[in-house]
Amino acid sequence: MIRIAIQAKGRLSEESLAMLSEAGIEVDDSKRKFLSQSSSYPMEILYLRDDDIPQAVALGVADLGIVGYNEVLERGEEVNVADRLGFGGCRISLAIPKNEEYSGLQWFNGKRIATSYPNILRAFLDEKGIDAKISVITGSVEIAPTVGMSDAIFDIVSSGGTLVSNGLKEVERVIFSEAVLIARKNLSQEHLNALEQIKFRLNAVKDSRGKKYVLMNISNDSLEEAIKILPSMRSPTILPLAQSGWSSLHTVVDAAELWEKVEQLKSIGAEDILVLSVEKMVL
Ligand code: PRT
Ligand code: ZN
Repeated sequence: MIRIAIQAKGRLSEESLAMLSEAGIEVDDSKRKFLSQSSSYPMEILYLRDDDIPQAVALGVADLGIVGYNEVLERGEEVNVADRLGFGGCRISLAIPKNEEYSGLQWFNGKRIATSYPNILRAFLDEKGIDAKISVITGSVEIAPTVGMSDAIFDIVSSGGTLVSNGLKEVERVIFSEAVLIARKNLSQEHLNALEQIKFRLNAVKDSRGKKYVLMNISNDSLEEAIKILPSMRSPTILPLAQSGWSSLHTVVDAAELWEKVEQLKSIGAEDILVLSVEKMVL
């Protein structure tokens, strides 16, 4: 039995459970307790605050964890980052009042910066030779300049909307983060094997996200052109149709490019274009 710690409630909790479930590790949400067991895989799930996950893994209270890379960096606990999971993307940035003129990092010399990430910020300022004061605030960091608690902030940004609505502007992007799978050091051989299996499954889930499976009928005269339009991950699959001179072409495309590709394919005469979701992709 291997134990994983995930965020109990917050931005990463739903997606963590969804990824595990797509990887065949089902957790019955109605029976959810502080510690619950998967009904389909030998795994226990421990629900914690994200701040506590790196420490729980470092101490061996859990063997694995799913947490923002920002927390791993900030906590500085001895854990291994086993994989990036492709969700919870954000950055930690320095932001200042929007009317301030910004000339570069020197602006921060002698200033006070509010943050919940003092360790990451201290390391960055030291590396850049900037002498600024740090105020640690655990919630609503973005209001600190308005209420006179600081001159600037160092905080998580994703869309940037929160900064704008608080009259701030992002001036330095310091760290990029996403949810990561962490593992404790010195896992037993049995747990290392489980980790490999879990990584393999999570990667298949991650790779299938944002992908579409596209099938179409196309005249053999246009095949070469169609292959040029389609991404070159592998050559597409081409099957002959009963109607001579025509083929069925199958391929996987990024969802972001789907419409552009479909329009191009239509313009060279592709017909009966069918788009399907990809359930899993094992590369
Ligand atoms: O209760 P617990 O301690 O477990 O949760 P928490 O409140 O500390 O964390 P939570 O649930 O807010 O975030 C968990 C993790 O999600 C973070 O550690 C990041 O790794 C990741 N993440 C991704 C984010 C965001 N995106 C994000 N946008 N965490 C916080 N935010 C905040 C941001 O600070 C801003 O105030 O959301 C607000 C909106 O952002 P904009 O830029 O889209 O406006
Ligand atoms: Zn937290």
